[in-house]
Amino acid sequence: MPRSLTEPQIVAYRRDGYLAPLPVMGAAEASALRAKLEAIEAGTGGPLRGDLRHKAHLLFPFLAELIRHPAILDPVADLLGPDLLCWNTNFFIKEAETPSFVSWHQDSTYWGLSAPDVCTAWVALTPSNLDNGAMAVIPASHTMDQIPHRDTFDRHNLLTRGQEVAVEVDECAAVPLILQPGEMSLHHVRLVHGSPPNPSHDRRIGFAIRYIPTSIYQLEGSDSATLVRGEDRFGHFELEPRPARDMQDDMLALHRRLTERAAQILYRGTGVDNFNDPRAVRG
Ligand SMILES: O=C(O)CCC(=O)C(=O)O
Repeated sequence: MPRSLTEPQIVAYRRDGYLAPLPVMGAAEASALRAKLEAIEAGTGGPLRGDLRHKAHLLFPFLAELIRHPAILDPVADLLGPDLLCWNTNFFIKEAETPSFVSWHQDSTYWGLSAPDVCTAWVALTPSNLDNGAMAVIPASHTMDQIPHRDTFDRHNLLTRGQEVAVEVDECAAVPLILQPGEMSLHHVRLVHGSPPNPSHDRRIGFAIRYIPTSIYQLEGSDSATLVRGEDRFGHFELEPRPARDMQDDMLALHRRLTERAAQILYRGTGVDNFNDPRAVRG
């Protein structure tokens, strides 16, 4: 029995590869999270860059709480089962009036995970709409196998390697996922998706949380994840602790070690081995 999604929603996710919009929190709560992020950015000297955009749930308690939010975990558990790891998190921030974009891609391309049972919860901390570069998806494209991609390393492309699908995408079929602050979309790791730049006068902020069942493993080396629900009976990942305070020294050191190791998997074969390498810094 699903806990949170309806049977038709589960059928729709399996058929189309996404669901949106789904409520997580009210607009006031989302705005408070945005204010926390922006207070951190004020203290770190500007928009989060480099490795701070990845696995930030290890550095900031408000994000450690967000990845465990029942309004996210209940629907994800309906899709992936009761034992859940948060494998990664990524901020997708498009500053106002900037060329940053996301090319059409499948998330699965460089992640190295053993099975495509991966669901992303993309949580909007601002509106995400046709005026500011909302994410769009190609429905049912997740039913294809892995598609070939080419790396562009375009510095305005927010993806790690600026990767894009190396086949024609039928853009007429694209569906934009319009979200209000505090809403989320869910998408499958093989779903083709992307997003255009943000010409509006405000930032567009999304926090992407990547969930996997505990049975999945990393094919490309050692990796880490956070147990967010249930039990880990497999032990495939180094389990991550929860931060008590913003940017604790020990968590900063752990975050550096784990993101460097993750970068070596994501950038394998390119010569880049950390998110602070100039070729890896995006925006
Ligand atoms: O934020 C975007 O526009 C794209 C996000 C994305 O590609 C993802 O969450 O996998």
